[in-house]
Amino acid sequence: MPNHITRRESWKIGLGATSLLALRDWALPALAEGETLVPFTDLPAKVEFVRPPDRRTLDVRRIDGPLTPADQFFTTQHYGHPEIDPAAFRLRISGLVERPEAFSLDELKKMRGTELMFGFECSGNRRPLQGLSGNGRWTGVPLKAVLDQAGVKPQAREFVFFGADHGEEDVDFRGTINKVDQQFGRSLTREKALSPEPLLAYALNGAPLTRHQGSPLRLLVPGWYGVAQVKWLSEIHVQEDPYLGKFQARWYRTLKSETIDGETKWVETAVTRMHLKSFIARVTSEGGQHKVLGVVLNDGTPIKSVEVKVDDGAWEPAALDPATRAKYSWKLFTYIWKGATPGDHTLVSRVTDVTGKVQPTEEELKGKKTFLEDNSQHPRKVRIA
Ligand SMILES: Nc1nc2c(c(=O)[nH]1)N[C@H]1C(S)=C(S)[C@@H](COP(=O)(O)O)O[C@H]1N2
Ligand SMILES: [Mo]
Repeated sequence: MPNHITRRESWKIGLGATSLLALRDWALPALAEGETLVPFTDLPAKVEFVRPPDRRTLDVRRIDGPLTPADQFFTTQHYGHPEIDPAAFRLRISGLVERPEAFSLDELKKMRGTELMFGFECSGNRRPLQGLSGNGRWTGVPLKAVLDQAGVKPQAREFVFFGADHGEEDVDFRGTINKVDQQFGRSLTREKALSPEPLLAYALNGAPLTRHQGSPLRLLVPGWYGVAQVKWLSEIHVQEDPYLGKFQARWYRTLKSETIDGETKWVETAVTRMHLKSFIARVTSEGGQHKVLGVVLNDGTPIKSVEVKVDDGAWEPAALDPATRAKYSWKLFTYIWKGATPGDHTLVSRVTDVTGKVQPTEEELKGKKTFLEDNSQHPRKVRIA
């Protein structure tokens, strides 16, 4: 019932009576008794959390626990949601393997399974919504176990993961456009593909993957941005040469200037590991006291601290939620904001990891020309009544 979902999730934020009602409607289950939501004044007047037919953004103000429910998990993709019959499904392993194989879902489920707490964001996730992010408890079989069964040949260098989804693309070669039907594909190096962590997942939060989440099988590369998490996985092709498909070699690139020894250079990099990021998800008030809830995402490097700053005040420590301690889980943090005065305020968070890396300011990221991988500190504006 798409209309129902749209009405429930794409409510308006404003001062009208209807909007306030809608706001209270969803806010109640996530909030403790007596708590009310302090609206962000930096959000656009109208927010579309569901963009038919196939996009959904998490309303981060609704976060009420470590796991994102499957029906709220963001969803985005390039060629729509293919529908695959799990009974007829086969995962093909082709190319440089000793025994080309086709695994049914049952065969994969019979292999030794494992669970992974893993939160990720789309590399395009950014202010003001930050809603292309979520955290899940995933179940699946280690990619390495499946590849070992097929027997990877010594000359294999590049592992290409194809989704069942495809579409027509213009491939430009020196001004000549070729129209080709292309599958969604992403690749990993041999070292990464045969490392213990990547997972072939068939369940999210204990239930089979939904169609939005890549049913019946998806790749998960813990610590990496969303684009690596190939949904509707249908084939793993093992080859020697680099894979240069559109979503590998062209669309998921970052261009930035770097100054080394006073000399400015332009650098292009691939989108891989998530950059260190935090954002404030909501502010609530209860009996004159205010609470800030936020999210940390990164590549799994342990976190040293998260801090919150109000207006021109000092950075103050926030507390990390112990329920989100797992290496690749997103981390939730809370900060008790004492003595909030009526009027407009700006709140911002920043995270530091144990290697000393600090989340950059927007100013520090200004050499980045492309919009992906925006992990800048995100000042949020609120008005205290
Ligand atoms: N097969 C396939 N997998 C895909 C994509 C796609 O277009 N096709 N999009 C990727 C991108 S860009 C992101 S951000 C994530 C989103 O995953 P989600 O919809 O489960 O949140 O899926 C990734 N996996
Ligand atoms: Mo993405």
